[in-house]
Amino acid sequence: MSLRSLLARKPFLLFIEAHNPLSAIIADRTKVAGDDGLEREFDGIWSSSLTDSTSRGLPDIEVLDVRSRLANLAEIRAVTAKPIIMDGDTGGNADNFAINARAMALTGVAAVIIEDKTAQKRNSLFGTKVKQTLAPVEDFCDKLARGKTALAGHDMMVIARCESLIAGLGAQDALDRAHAYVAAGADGIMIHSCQSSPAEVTHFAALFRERHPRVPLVCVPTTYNGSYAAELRAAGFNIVIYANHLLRAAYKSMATVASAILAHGRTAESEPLCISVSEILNTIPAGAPAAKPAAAPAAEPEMWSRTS
Ligand code: SPV
Ligand code: MG
Repeated sequence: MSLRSLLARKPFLLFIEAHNPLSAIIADRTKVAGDDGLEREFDGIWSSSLTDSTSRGLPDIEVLDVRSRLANLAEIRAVTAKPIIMDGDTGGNADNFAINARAMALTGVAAVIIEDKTAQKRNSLFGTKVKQTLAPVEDFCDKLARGKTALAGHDMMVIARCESLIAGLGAQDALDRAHAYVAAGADGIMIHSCQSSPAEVTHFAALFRERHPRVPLVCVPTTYNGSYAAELRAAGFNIVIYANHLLRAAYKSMATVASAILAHGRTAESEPLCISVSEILNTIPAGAPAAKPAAAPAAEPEMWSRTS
């Protein structure tokens, strides 16, 4: 099912980052029973430039090229049928984006999000501590339109990511840009912020919704991590992306175990911190089936429509 069809059936989706097939298996299989008796699971996978780069020992500056990232995504596709949203960084120049967008669609990417920064792109969570330069609106609109044209016949969505708030340019700049991007053909808007409060993204969402009640809106609550999914849904967002947590969790856990082994001179103390060998063997048994077809979306847990 395409992301567009999924959104039509279930207008609020949760995506979580995966940077390799094993983390994608965790993203795919994690299920939690809620108090309401309904099972919760993630709706899809975020392919993050930050975690893809970091897991390969590279900085998040678009040095990891699109073809390498797509090779990684092809491996991830083999273990999950959940939709994948690819972080397309700036998309490169418009010519490159038009070519790469088709390659993404052919790899099975459900949506790409490209951001309106210019090279050299720095990670948004630096905020204004580093120079964040935004592309001229017309250039970015051209890139979006070129990508959409190249994708004729494919169902992959192109979502425009607005970095005005990251660059300290304020809500009006974000709004002007978002309206222009929708007019240029963007299938959705991601608004990013590195504040610890959700106030600036919820303010943006309210203003954006006045003109575009239905265009999918995406947010990434890494820094405003006190916000519940239900609150972001109530603010008008359709997709929430948990953008880097599986990599950060894995790094912390690996570092803890590595230190414990050195400190104790043996591994017994580390065992409780590790999944057992038999569990690992059973996670990926010989002859394991490839990704199962995506099931129809689960009923929405009530918690995602409640705000308190
Ligand atoms: C990523 O996950 O690579 C993103 C989101 O682009 S952020 O790191 O917040 O910029
Ligand atoms: Mg990124």
